[in-house]
Amino acid sequence: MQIDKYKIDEFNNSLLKEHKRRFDFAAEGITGLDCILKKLVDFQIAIPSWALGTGGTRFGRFSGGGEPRTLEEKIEDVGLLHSLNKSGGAISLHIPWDIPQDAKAIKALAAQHGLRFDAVNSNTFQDQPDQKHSYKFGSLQHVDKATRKQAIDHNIDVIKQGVELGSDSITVWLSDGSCFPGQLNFRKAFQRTLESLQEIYAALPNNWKMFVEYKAFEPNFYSMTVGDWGQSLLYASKLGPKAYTLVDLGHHLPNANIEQIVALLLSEGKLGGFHFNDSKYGDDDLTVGSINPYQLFLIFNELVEGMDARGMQHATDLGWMIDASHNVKDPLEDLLQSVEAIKIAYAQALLVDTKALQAAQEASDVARAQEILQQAYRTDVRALVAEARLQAGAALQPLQLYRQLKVRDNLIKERGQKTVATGL
Ligand code: PSV
Ligand code: MN
Ligand code: MN
Repeated sequence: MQIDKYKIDEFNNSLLKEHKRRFDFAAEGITGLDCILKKLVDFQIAIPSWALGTGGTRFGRFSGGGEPRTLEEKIEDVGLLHSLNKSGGAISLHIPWDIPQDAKAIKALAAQHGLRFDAVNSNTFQDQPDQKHSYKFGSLQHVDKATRKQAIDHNIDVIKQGVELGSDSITVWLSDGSCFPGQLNFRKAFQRTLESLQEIYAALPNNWKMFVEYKAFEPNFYSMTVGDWGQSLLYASKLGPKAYTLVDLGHHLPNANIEQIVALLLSEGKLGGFHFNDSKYGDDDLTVGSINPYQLFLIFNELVEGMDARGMQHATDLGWMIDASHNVKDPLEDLLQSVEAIKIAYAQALLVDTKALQAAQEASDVARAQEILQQAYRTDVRALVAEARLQAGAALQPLQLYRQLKVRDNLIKERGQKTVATGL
C-alpha cells in the first residue's frame, strides 16, 4: 500500500483554515521562526524494523494483523509512515531478524520510499538455529575464545551488510553479564569484551561509527558488562574516535538524570545517538513522551545547547532512532505518536531563550532559570510542528489521516490477519 500525495493534499486542504488560525497564534512573537521551521523539517528519526510488528511480552503477544512479513514489507511500512509525516526518513535494521538477501534491490526499494539506512544492529543475545556456540553465558565476554570469535565474526558480517545498504554505523548492544554473584570475573569480562570490540572496531570502514549501547539490567540481573554510560564511555574511549556511546532512554536505573548524562557525553564528544522510548519502570519501550515528556524536553534542551556550543548539525551529527514497541497499540500508530513527541520536545527546546538561561545560571538565579525552561516547555508548539510537516509535503495530522485512510484495514486485507513480524 502507498499513500498518494493528492490524498494528503486533499486532507490538508480540509484542515488548512483551522491550522492557519492555530499557527498564526503559535508563531506570534517567536524570533527566528523560519529557522526553527527549517530545523523541524530537516530533523529525521530512524524507525526500527523490529517495532513494526506487535512487540509482545514474555507473557503473550496479541497481533493486530497486517504486520510486515518480509523486509520489503517493513520498508513499505516505514515508507507509509514517512509519507504521512516526512519525519521518519530512515530505517534501522536488526540482523539476522532482517536478512537483506539482495542488498541492491533492498536499497533501491528504500530509495523509492525516500528512505536511507541508519545504524545496523547486531544480535548476539539470542542463539540462532544454525549457530555452533551458545550465547547463554555471554558473547563478546565469553570465557570460550571460539564463542567470542563467532560473535565478533557476526558483528563484522553485519558491518559488511550495512556497507552494502549504504548505512554508516553499527549499534552493538550486548546482553552479556551475570545473574549471580561469583558467576563472573568482572575484570576479565571487561577485558575480553574490550578485546572483542577492538576486533570489530578494526573492521569499521573509515566513515563508520560504532555505537556502544548500555543497559543496567535484563536479561542479566546481577551485572551487565556494558551496564551504564560510564562503562560504555570507557569502551568507547579505549576503542578510538569512531566509537561512541548510545543512550537508550529506558536502560537506566530509576530516577537517573539522563539529561545530565547526555550533556556530559556530548561535551566529551562521545555521544553517538539515541534509542528513544519512554518508561515508568524499566526497559518498558513505551511510546516516546507518553510517561515523562518533561524529561524528554530537558534532554532536548541539553542537546540543542550542547550541539550548538560544539557547532554540530542537529539533523545529521547524531544518530536519532526510536526503540519502542509493545503489545496493545497498532505499531504504526505508536510510531507516529513517538515521532510527534520527539518533534514537539525538539521544537520546545529550540524555543528556550538560551542567552537568558545562561545569564540566570551565571547569576545563580534559580527561580528565573526554572521559569525560562518552563516557559518553553509549556508552549503549545503543535501548530509549529504541523506547519513544518505541511511545508515538507506531509499530513497536517498524520494519525488522523492514517485512520481516515483505514491503513491498517488495508494492510490486513493485503497481508492477512495472522501475521508475525520477525523480531522480539
Ligand atoms: C535491548 O533492550 C535493546 O534496547 C537493544 O537496543 C536491542 O537491540 C533492542 O532492544 C532489541 O529489541
Ligand atoms: Mn535499544
Ligand atoms: Mn531496550
